[in-house]
Amino acid sequence: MITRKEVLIALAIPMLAMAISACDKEGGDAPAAQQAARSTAGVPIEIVPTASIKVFSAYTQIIDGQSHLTGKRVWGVEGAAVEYYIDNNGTTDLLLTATPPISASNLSNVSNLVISQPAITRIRPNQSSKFSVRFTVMTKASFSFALSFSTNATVGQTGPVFDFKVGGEGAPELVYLQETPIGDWLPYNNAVSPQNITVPRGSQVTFTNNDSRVHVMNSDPHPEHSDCPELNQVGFLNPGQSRQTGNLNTARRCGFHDHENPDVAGLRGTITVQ
Ligand SMILES: [Cu+2]
Repeated sequence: MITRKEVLIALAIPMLAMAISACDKEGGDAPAAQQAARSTAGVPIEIVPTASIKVFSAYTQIIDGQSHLTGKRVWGVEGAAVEYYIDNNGTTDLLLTATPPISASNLSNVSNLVISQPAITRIRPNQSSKFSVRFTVMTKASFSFALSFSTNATVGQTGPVFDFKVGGEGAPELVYLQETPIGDWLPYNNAVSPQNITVPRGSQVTFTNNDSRVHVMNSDPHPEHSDCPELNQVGFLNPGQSRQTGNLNTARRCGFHDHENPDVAGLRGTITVQ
């Protein structure tokens, strides 16, 4: 049986040896091994395991006690989901200790808020867990709500609860569709297409951005973009710009989204390759 203390000491010895060989270069005269043996005898060295929390939404890191500002967004009449990742950067398990793990409060201009709770509540070191929040913005105005979860993290979190406010400017999807009809910016073979199209194998699909702002078209899922890599050739489109996908040779259904607006239902669609 190897005890925890033995493991800690085994970890500590190489660190000490490194520190000591650095000393030797500065002119110490005892052999490093001899000094290491002397130093570990009776010197209490403990490496304390920590659970260290980091929370992200897409590429934005969320800081405990601060706000996650989503900017001006269109959330859709059916509601849109914001995904959060909880990463454990520590050396021991990170536990989500409340039941249910994530809770929301202080809803303002928001309705139908539903949290899909994380499947993993014991997050191993270097592992992450994910949850999403679906909600509807009621009127075209600013909205906010608070999210909180209790964890055992001692790094990345102040006190026993990680909490933050989510806020932004929202509008129901109807307003958005009036501003940018979907059919105007996704023509296929010079014919305006609906959001979902079917093409024969070997096709390329042309995306034309007829909007007045930039769109960044990528394969689902967000943010990995791994399902249909051929779609990622479209990418960043300035207003007025067109670009084709790669050859869609495999029969399958390829979802796409605007990477800058991954939660906007009107900017998502599918290409079915037959
Ligand atoms: Cu994306």
